[in-house]
Amino acid sequence: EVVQHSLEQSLCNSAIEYAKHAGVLIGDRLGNMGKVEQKKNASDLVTEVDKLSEDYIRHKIQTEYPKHWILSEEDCGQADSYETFKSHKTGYGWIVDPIDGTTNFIHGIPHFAVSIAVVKDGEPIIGVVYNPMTDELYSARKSFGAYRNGQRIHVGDESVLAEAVVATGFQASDFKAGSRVVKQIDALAGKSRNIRMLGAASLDLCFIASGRITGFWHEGLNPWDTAAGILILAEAGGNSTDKEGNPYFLFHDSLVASNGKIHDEFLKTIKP
Ligand code: 2AM
Ligand code: CA
Ligand code: CA
Ligand code: CA
Repeated sequence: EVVQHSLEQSLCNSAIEYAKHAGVLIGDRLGNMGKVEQKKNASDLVTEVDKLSEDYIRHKIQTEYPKHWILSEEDCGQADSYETFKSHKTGYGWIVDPIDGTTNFIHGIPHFAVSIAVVKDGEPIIGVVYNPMTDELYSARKSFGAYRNGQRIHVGDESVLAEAVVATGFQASDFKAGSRVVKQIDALAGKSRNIRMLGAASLDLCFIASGRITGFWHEGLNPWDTAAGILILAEAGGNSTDKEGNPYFLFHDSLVASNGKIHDEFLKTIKP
């Protein structure tokens, strides 16, 4: 018990150290990001800096925790991430997004983050999300609460959608008349206070966790976008489900997250 406690505390300290140092590497390459490559389409991009951040974090984990598995976006997160995850489901593993919000990074919008989670037997137990531009570091350890720069954070107490600012994100190609996300925005437009698209899913979850926004929904996310943020949100008193209202699991195709208090009304309003 005591041994496990100190292991998990040191995992948490390591995740914070890696996220902060990766943030420094990224900050050093602002405006000098090197080649920008397309992955699946013209809005799915990766820079040399994503890879630099990822290589650094992977190297640190492999050196300091050689028995732990790693799932990270630019390395092996392409086709068979679910198989990777399933085959390593037990024991400790790390889920890493070296830059969440790459489009913001490329355009110089200071809203992106390094996201690092440690998963044990399939569940996140450590979550760290660091925005190097604002120097805001969100962290959580399961059952020990959520923090921003060392201060405890909690979700907001909005109890109705009418008081809620909610955020979303989607692939550029989904934003057309009649698409599901456009219908959802239409349904929310009159009912919520307003809608945002901030461009970094991990930070959206941290913004709910700290009461800046009240809800977030997104389809087609991957575990590296959400693993750290959902733990931080849960530890701050929030809730995350799929669009049917089932508890969110890292490979669910949809995520609906909130402060908990507006969750049912939020789910009902965006129901397809
Ligand atoms: P990324 O910057 O790491 O790719 C933007 O809505 C959010 O969705 C970001 O967190 C972004 O993560 C994520 N996302 C996932 N798949 C994406 C895609 N194909 N194109 C753009 N953003 C994507
Ligand atoms: Ca990406
Ligand atoms: Ca991401
Ligand atoms: Ca990324």
